[in-house]
Amino acid sequence: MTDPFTTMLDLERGLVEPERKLTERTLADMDGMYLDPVPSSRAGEVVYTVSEIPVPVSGSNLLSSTTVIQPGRVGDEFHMTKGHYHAIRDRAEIYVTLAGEGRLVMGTEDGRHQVEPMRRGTVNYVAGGWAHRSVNAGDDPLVFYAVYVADAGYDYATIEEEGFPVLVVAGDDGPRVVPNPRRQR
Ligand code: M6P
Ligand code: ZN
Repeated sequence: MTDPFTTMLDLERGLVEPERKLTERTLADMDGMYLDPVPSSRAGEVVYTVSEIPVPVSGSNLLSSTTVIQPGRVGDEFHMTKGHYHAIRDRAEIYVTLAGEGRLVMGTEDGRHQVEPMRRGTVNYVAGGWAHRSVNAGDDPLVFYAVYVADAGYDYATIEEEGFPVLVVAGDDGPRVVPNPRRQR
């Protein structure tokens, strides 16, 4: 059994106190996920950080984390998370956005996709079976809090190979959702 505990969440910056596990992803970690190659001069740039509130991994605990995606682009594509399916496919997840402006891109293995808005106050429900990637489509950091079944696990490989059916790119009138040319067969 797990004992109850409390964590402080900085609602502006998304940091958790006490800080337990912090993951930093740079553009080098993201190479191959954008349509354009990452310029070597930008390889060390931090795209996002994830602060996790760890709990024992089981189907009866809830893991949660805050993610902060810095604003920026690679080519026309906005900064984003890698995105993943859950290793246990049917595990669901909830995103609560605290700051910034973004899009939540989701896709299923049979090729369906859905894009939902993210801004302060949105609560996105990621149903089981849907891969999910968040995209910072604004000029400020995108900050959100995520809660998911602790045994969900990560499957990154499928997304690394195929990407999502759509990309979120900067257009003349703001962010646009366009088909992913790599997924056109
Ligand atoms: C959210 C949750 C985390 C995830 C993070 C970054 O906080 O979904 O589980 O790790 O976003 O996304 P990714 O793992 O795809 O890089
Ligand atoms: Zn997830």
